[in-house]
Amino acid sequence: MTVLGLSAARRPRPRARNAAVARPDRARDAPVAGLESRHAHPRPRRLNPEVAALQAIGWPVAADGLPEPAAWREALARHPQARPARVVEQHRSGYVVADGPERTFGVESLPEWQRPRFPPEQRAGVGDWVLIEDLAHHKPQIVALLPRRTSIKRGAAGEHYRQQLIAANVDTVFVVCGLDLDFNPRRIERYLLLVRGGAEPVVVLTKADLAAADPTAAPEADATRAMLAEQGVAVYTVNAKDPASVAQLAAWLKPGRTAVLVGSSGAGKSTLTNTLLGEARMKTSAVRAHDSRGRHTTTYRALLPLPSGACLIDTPGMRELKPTGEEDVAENFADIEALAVQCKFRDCRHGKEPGCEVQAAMAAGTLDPQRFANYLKLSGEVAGAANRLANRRAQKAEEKVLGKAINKRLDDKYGHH
Ligand SMILES: Nc1nc2c(ncn2[C@@H]2O[C@H](COP(=O)(O)OP(=O)(O)OP(=O)(O)O)[C@@H](O)[C@H]2O)c(=O)[nH]1
Ligand SMILES: [Mg+2]
Ligand SMILES: [Zn+2]
Repeated sequence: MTVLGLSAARRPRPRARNAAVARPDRARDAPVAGLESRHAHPRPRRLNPEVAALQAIGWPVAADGLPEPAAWREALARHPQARPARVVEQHRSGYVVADGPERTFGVESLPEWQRPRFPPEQRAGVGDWVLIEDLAHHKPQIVALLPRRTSIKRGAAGEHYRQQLIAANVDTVFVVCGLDLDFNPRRIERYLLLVRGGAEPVVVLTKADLAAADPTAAPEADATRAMLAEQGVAVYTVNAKDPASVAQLAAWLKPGRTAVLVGSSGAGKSTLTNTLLGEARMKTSAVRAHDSRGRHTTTYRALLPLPSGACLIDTPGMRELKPTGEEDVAENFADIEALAVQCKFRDCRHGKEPGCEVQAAMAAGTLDPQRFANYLKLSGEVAGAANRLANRRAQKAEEKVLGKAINKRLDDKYGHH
């Protein structure tokens, strides 16, 4: 077996599909030869070119050339004909994956993902690693989804409880918010609550150049920076168009790391992406003059390798960001939770009760009443979503038991089928 489970001779070379993920500083075709046998070289000093190409788009390799997570090793062993690739674009019609910088191609999804009732968050999304098999005269086919190291999710709109993946296997989430008329600290709090699925949240306040010209645009900016500092969340104030200013984010964009940009339309996510790339790949467009709202310019999520060696995922501005019910409100509002435990009554609702420390803090000006109101609102939403999630899980478990019982009855009657 070769390191990636496929011999060099059998491996067809996919052609680069589009230039959107191209890296001008890399050779178009890395040599395929040089795949080393795991048994002959248990600890290769130098990574073979295939692994190195994967590593350049975030593949976590251990010293033996195999992926770090044990579950990924097992998946590779289960699919000896398959090789890994990373989802870089997701469209309604299918996926675009990459097996190295500048090496993107279309693949067919797993047939079961196309079933209408298949949970959408369990299908591959941008940032996911999948195993693909090359088929003669056909597009390669996804055969497995590798377990996610981290996942950023939200509750999907609609009547039934569903989750939606925003990005997978990211190390950093940049919550982007413009210092213009659309600046909203409550929205930042909502994003921070939702995006902590194992990744580190970092707030990026864009349009610093505009804020300097018009100090009335975002009067709460200083209070927001203080609030974030208190929570231990890193915050940067940048001009997204200026490479020198954006260089502040370099520490989060080291080789092999993956970051995702989230935030409302017009915040400057694609502008940041282009500046970090060093060229205008993503389309951007001006915001509305009277309220600085964006025009939903970006329409699909895209993973782009950066010259720094990191990967960046640009996303479309989200109209609605609903909790999944798995969020930790206490972690995000530790200041309020710390006050609440000091209230005179254990079951204090922080309304008109005597001896309420939360009310006292608001009266003293140390707690922003709008932050408290947002805490109540988000707590309610998380509790509601958690209820719907529990109901869905119970229903699924019931369906499973019922399915097993039916199968057993059929087996008893007709023998094992
Ligand atoms: N002056 C200035 N303009 C900025 C800055 N960041 C973004 N803009 C402008 O804001 C507008 C919207 O930026 P985009 O990058 O398209 O916003 P987006 O977050 O990608 O928006 P969607 O794709 O719609 O979600 C563009 O006209 C940008 O030039 C900044 O730091 N300073
Ligand atoms: Mg955009
Ligand atoms: Zn209280």
